[in-house]
Amino acid sequence: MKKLSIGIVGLPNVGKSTLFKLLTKQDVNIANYPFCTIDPNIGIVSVPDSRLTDLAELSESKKIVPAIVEFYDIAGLVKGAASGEGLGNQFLSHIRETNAVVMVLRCFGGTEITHVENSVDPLRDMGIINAELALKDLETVERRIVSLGAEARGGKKEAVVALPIMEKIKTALMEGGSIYEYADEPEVRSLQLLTMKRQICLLNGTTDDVPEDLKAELAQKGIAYVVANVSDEAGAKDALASMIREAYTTLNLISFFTTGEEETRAWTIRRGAKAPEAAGTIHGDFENKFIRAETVSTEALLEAGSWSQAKAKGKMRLEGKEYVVADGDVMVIRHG
Ligand SMILES: Nc1nc2c(ncn2[C@@H]2O[C@H](COP(=O)(O)OP(=O)(O)OP(=O)(O)O)[C@@H](O)[C@H]2O)c(=O)[nH]1
Ligand SMILES: [Mg+2]
Repeated sequence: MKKLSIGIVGLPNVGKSTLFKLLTKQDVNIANYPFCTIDPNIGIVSVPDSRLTDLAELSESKKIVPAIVEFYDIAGLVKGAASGEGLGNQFLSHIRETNAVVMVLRCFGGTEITHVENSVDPLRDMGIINAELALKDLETVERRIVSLGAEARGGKKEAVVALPIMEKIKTALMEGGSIYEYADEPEVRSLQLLTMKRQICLLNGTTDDVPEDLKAELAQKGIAYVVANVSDEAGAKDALASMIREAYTTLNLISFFTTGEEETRAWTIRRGAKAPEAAGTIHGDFENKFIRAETVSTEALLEAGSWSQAKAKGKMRLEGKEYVVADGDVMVIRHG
C-alpha cells in the first residue's frame, strides 16, 4: 500500500474542518457556518512513530521519511442528502477511493455553534450519516444491477454470477444491514462502497460530553473511537496520534523500516504480507526480483546499537520469500 487514505464525514458544523486543520496544519476554511466546506480539502499527515527517530539516530541518517496518511475533508452530510437536501451527496464520490472513514460526531454542548438538527445527539447523528452513506451505496449498486442485467442477458458469465450477490447487497442496504460479508467478492470490491469502509469515530468534545448510549452502541458494533476536543489544539494532539494508530489497527496495517545513512524510512504494508510484497512497496520491480531480506526487529537493532553488533549477536536473520513481515522489522532487501 503506497499510502493510507481516510475520508472525514459527519454532519455540517461538527468540527470536520477543525480536525482536518489540526491534522494537516493547513489553512482551510473554518467557520461557524454550516456548509463552509464545499470543495474537498486533501491533506497529507505523517504517521507519528518514535521508532523512526531512534533508528535514524542509530544510522545517523540525513533524513527521516515517515509513513503518510492522506485525509480528505469534505462537505457536511445532512438527513435527506440523497434526495438533494443540503448540498446533496455528490461530493461523497470524493471519498470513494479512500481506505477508511473517520466519522466526526459532535458531542460538545452549547448553543453558540449551530447544530443542523437543533440539538446535540451524537447517536442520532451517527444514524443519519450511516443512512446517507447507505443511500449513496444504494445508488451505486442499483446502477450496477442495471448494467449487470444487460451483460447477463448478453451471455456474460461473470455477470450472471455477480447479479444475485448485488441483489443481496441491495436488500441489505435497504434494510440498514451490514454488507461487510460481501467485501471479498471482486465484483463488489471494485464498487468501493462507502459503508464497506472501516470506520473510526472521532467524538468531538470532552470525555464528560460523551453519552453512555453512544459508547454502548460503538462497543456493540465494535467501532473504535477517539475522544478529542478538536478546538483545543494542545489537548487534541495525542488523541489524533492515537486516531492514526487506530486506523492502522482497524485496517490491519503494519510498518516495516529501512534505515541507512541516507534515510530512515517507514513503509506501510498489510499485516500478513510476505517479504516479496513488502519489497514491492519500496520498488515495484523488487517484488518479482526478490531474493532474500536481512531482517532484524527494531528492538533488537536498537539494543545491539549498530548493524554490525546486531549481526555479531546473531540478531540478524536471512529471510526468504515465505517470510511474513512483522511490525517494526528493519529490512535490507536483496534482489536480482
Ligand atoms: N465549542 C466547540 N466548538 C467547536 C469544536 N469543534 C469545532 N467547533 C466550532 O464549530 C464550528 C464549525 O467547525 P468546522 O470545523 O468548520 O465544521 P465542519 O464540520 O467542517 O462544517 P462544514 O464544513 O460546514 O460541514 C467552528 O466555529 C468551530 O470553531 C469544539 O470541540 N467545541
Ligand atoms: Mg468543513
